[in-house]
Amino acid sequence: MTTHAATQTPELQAFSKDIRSLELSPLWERTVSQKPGTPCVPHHWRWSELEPLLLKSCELIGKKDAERRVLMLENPTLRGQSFIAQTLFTGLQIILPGEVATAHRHTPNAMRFVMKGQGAYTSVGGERSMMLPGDFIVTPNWSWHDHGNIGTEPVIWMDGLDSAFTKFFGATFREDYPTETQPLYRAEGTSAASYGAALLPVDFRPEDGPSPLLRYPYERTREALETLVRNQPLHRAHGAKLRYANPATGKHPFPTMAAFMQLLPRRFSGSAYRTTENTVFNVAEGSGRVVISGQTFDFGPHDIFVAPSWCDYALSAHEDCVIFTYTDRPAQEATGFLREEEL
Ligand code: 1HN
Repeated sequence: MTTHAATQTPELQAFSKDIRSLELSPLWERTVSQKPGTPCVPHHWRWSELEPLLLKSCELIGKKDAERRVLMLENPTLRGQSFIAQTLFTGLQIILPGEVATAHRHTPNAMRFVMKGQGAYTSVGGERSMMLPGDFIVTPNWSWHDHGNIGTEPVIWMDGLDSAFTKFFGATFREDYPTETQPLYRAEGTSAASYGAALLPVDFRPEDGPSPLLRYPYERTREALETLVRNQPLHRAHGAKLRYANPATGKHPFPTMAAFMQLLPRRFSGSAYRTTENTVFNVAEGSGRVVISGQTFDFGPHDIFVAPSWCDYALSAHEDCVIFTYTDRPAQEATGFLREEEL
């Protein structure tokens, strides 16, 4: 609300001053106007800079120094606050061959988007899944999870969490599992067989909540997008874009966060778009350009960039680009706050 300034009489000035000692403040003197957007700014992190730093962190931070070796991507306006935008956490995690990231659970929901390397697994709620580049992996809130690398090369993935929400609500809880790793009581692939084949267990009754499907393999996502690019018109702004769905409900994989994958064919030049969603982009394949609020970023594979709420952006592709994104869309849909616009 932009209120017109009240006439500042000496009595009114004294009144405004006096009430401060009672932790009260006059709305009629408030200067912040009510409009979309946040103080956060667009930003681009280059893989060419990120990867050497992640590898270097492995020399400096040993297995016992940290339970997770994670570099947090912070919005330049949120230094020291752990968030890439007001509602989202983004980290890059690296795990070396033979290492284990010990079992714990917490109220924030987490997703992993695998960027590089093979041989790592994550165990979630008693089931292990291998993590392959391009896979989207779900860690529902309060589920026990541990990771390990049983391969021969470092593995790097992006962690996306809704910890800004639990912080906002004062509802952040965490617990360590009593042992380093959790016991596995479901065979690998059980979640995929139960929920990942457009089939559901016969006695299953859908309930709202995080997705029971733990791993969305890149191979299938990529193939679906390829088929759509070949066979149907592209969206002016988004090219071919699909959202990851909770197969039990058709809704988003988390109550707070949505995730998407889009394919922009070579020479695609997208129109501008804006949304109140805060959006984190992770380039799975290809190179191109994005202009966010007038700032131009030339991106390549594994680069990450952020478009905070209501910043307009336009994507274009120099070569075939596959881009993963996640946003706070479900929270804004549930509250009725979401707005979006093609420009
Ligand atoms: C966490 O538990 C993981 O399990 C990664 O790998 C990043 C950032 C904040 C809080 C918990 C993980 C995290 C995290």
